[in-house]
Amino acid sequence: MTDRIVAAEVLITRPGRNYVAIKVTTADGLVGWGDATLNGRELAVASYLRDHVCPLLLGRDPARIEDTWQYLYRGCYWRRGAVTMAGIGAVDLALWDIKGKAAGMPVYQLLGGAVRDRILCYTHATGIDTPALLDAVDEVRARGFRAIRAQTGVPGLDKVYGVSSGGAAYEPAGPGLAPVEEIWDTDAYLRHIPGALAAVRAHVGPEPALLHDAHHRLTPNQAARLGKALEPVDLFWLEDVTPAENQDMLRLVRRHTTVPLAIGEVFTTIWEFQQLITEQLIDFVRAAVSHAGGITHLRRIAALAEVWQVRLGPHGPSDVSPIALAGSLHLGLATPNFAIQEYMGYHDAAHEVFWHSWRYADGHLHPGDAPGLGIEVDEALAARFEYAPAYLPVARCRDGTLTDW
Ligand code: KDG
Ligand code: MG
Repeated sequence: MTDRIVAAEVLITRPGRNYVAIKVTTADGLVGWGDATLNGRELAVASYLRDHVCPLLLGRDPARIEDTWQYLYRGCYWRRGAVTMAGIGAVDLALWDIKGKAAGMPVYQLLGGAVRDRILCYTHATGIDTPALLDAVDEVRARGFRAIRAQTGVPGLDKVYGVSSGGAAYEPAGPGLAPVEEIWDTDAYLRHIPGALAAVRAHVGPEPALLHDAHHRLTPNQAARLGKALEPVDLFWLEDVTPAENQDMLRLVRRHTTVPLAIGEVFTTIWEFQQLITEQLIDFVRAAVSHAGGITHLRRIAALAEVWQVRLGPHGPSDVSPIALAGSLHLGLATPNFAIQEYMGYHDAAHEVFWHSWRYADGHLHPGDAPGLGIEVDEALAARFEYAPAYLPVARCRDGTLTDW
């Protein structure tokens, strides 16, 4: 039994990139942290929490996590949407953190205990051309990764999203008051990518898991063609082949290829996954624990997915903060159909602001055994990193038409 919530505050910081977090404090001094970062829409979630949710938390019993979730979701007329669900997710993570601290246990113990010893994770390898990609693959394998997302530049395109131009990892959002615009050419991409990924497979041999992200840029027919072309590469998954809204048309993709499909990093509720799971249109759920309503809600999505032999591979770019990664790892350690965690890595300053008990070793992550989520935030340091607007790029076709994410 813990005392009532006496404070709920929003923290905005930029240790290498923008992050938003909620801090919930109880009368007996327990503090819970939740990630509220929504890339490029950070201040919208901050306002949602600060202006509309934090006042509702004061005086509530922090132990009643499910009731608080229902109150914020079903009690609010305006349901769903990324801003709402990221806000609810942040509160949910903070309350699980408090519950764990009150019990003196890591959250994964409260979820039923570990079903595995460690969590397989994948990271990104990118290169402007195939030789640079192979070098990047060698580099991440030398760091122990056994699962690698491979992205490459496309001949004729100056820039391709998700491919760093130098050696360092790319940052998904670029600074400035408006997104940069990039030129995209799907035909050039489709001509290039099967050969590039085949070269990666030939380079690493049969064992390492290879993944690739199409970032929602294909029509269903193009996706089916790409899936077929990539079958010899033996991908762990092909991600986000079609635009997020176009769920029915995944039936067409499924009819033509057995390439495993991962979808849903922009989906935030079980209802957006209902058809995808119950029609077996996907193999992996990509939702992030922070964006999809927290541990309470992602656990439900996992339970539905388990019935249909669909597994979880949650979103984990640098814009899903170390707090959310902690939540994902606690859930992952305790969830049988959790397959893999994306782990892009963080700027050094982010590791300093968000101390975490989770650790990476040998291609795997573990949430650690500190009570709660295993997160401490250095608020004084966080205050030194001021928010600055930054946005994901937008893409236009060669004729100037805006195209899909
Ligand atoms: O904010 C979203 C971006 O981080 C996006 O690049 C992430 O596609 C993504 C991935 O798979 O990590
Ligand atoms: Mg993705």
